[in-house]
Amino acid sequence: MRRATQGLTAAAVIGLASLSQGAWAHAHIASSEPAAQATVEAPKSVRVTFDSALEGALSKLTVVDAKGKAVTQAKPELDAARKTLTLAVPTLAAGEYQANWVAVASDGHRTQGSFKFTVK
Ligand SMILES: [Cu+2]
Repeated sequence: MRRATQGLTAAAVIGLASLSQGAWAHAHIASSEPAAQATVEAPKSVRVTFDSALEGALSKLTVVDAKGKAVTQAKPELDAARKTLTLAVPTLAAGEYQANWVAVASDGHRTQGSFKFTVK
């Protein structure tokens, strides 16, 4: 009986430890290409790198023009390290664009954000 209780306690401690580790696994944006607020030549893709691994099927990256219209219906690709989302885009005309991202970390926590860039 005592042994079983100890086993349960150990399991609870391990459970708590992995939960609190998970709480640190929120994905935050580390960098992007183009960078936020940058003015660039028309890029071939828009790329966002996060500080922790993502769930590819749930994470999103879209790019809209100044009128809010999506520039592509394509889905972003997640790299092997699961930290960078890359969205291939058609040749973008000069103007202002906004990238919107939703990052679902490996612990299921969701973060989101957006940034603007200008194509010259
Ligand atoms: Cu989290």
